[in-house]
Amino acid sequence: MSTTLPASSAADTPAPNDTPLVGIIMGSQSDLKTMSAAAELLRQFGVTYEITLVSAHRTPHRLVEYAETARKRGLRVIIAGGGGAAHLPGMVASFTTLPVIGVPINSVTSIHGLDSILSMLQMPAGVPVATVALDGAANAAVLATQMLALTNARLADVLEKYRTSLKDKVMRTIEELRKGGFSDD
Ligand code: AIR
Repeated sequence: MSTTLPASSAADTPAPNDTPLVGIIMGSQSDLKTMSAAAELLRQFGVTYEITLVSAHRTPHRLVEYAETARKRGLRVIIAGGGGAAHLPGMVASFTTLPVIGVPINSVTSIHGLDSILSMLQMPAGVPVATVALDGAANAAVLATQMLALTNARLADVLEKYRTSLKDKVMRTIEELRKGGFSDD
């Protein structure tokens, strides 16, 4: 599992028992603050991942190498984030049949994230990008884990517990509000 940026070459081979199942990539270091939410959640879930920079426009050959070697390196899902003219997820999806989850990022140069959303959402038939909400890196991690959980009972259990924790948090908040005089009758 690599969380140091910039990471080593996409062709590097990790230790067998630490083979990343999810590849998190993003167009720029300026995306890291947003995308680290995906890494953090995968870490909590116990899902192995790698994280690095790949820019569709600044490092196009690296994009091709990353996507073309992804499956044989052991990746099962790719989470790709980018802002502005965010072609990274779509182009990665063009070079691999692994599922690609796109995270549109509201970067400073973006038109409020709309350009990024549309770049990922409006893919042509046959080459989908599962696009999450603007800056929705956490949901990308959940969705990736749901895909892995189709064939992994431990992860299915982890996701059940995660859902329960979401519910419990809301219920605790309601209790605290009630103690403060909030009436929800
Ligand atoms: N970007 C980088 N290469 C291609 C694209 N679309 C995006 C990054 C980032 C935005 O451009 O994903 O969100 C601004 O990048 P920077 O490096 O100028 O901060």
